[in-house]
Amino acid sequence: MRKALVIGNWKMHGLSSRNSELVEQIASGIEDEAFSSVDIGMCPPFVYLQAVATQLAETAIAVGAQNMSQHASGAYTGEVSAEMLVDSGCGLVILGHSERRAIFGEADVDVAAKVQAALQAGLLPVVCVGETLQQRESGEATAVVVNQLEQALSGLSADNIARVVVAYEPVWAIGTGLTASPEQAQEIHKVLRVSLYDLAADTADTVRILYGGSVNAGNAQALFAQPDIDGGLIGGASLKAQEFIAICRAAA
Ligand code: G2H
Repeated sequence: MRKALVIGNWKMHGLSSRNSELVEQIASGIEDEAFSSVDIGMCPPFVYLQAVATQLAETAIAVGAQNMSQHASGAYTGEVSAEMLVDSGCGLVILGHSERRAIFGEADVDVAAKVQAALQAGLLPVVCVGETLQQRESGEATAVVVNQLEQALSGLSADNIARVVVAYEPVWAIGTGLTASPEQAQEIHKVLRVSLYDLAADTADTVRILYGGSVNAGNAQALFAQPDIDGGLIGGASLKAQEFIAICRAAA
């Protein structure tokens, strides 16, 4: 009942000459296979959003940003607003990625404000949650991700919760080559689903929960076969056209 969603998070990779080739290869591969059962998105760095959006204008692939400001406008040097993202052709935005939290000090309260600003601008927020290795080893994984989810969605109506995508990305599996096993991932996805029920019983079932963390063409199918895994947030593998297409195929 939930349509699969696969999003490429390019992080801080790519320059314009290489980007257009990558986008072209992915777009034509996706078009050839006509994945009607999977939504697909691509999140390049800010400066390339407009160019990628223009290149993808005639396709069904959505463009998104990897972050945004919670503020609408003003004296916030270096920041980019939700409205600017929409104006640049974005349909979605990744929020609260663990790299934003760990490297740039983003707190749950910032993530919550960004989720509200994104929804207000009509963007689809992709809210990331995930535990560190230390938190997992000390048995706190469930409590950590539930707390992150509750804080990110605090104050939202059930209707707005239905307009959010959640991404579970265990920090220990990001860019490390380690992946949560499908069973480990499903266990947390199920916990997140139950939390969504607590927050918005009527709409929880429609919210897509993506898995992220070293997803590749070899492990995607087993992950996406889990009942509460509705697709993936793909980092490194989204920079390789054929591999990203294979991951989309695994979600279809
Ligand atoms: C997790 C993921 C994309 P990777 O950060 O958000 O990256 O697939 O490289 O682990």
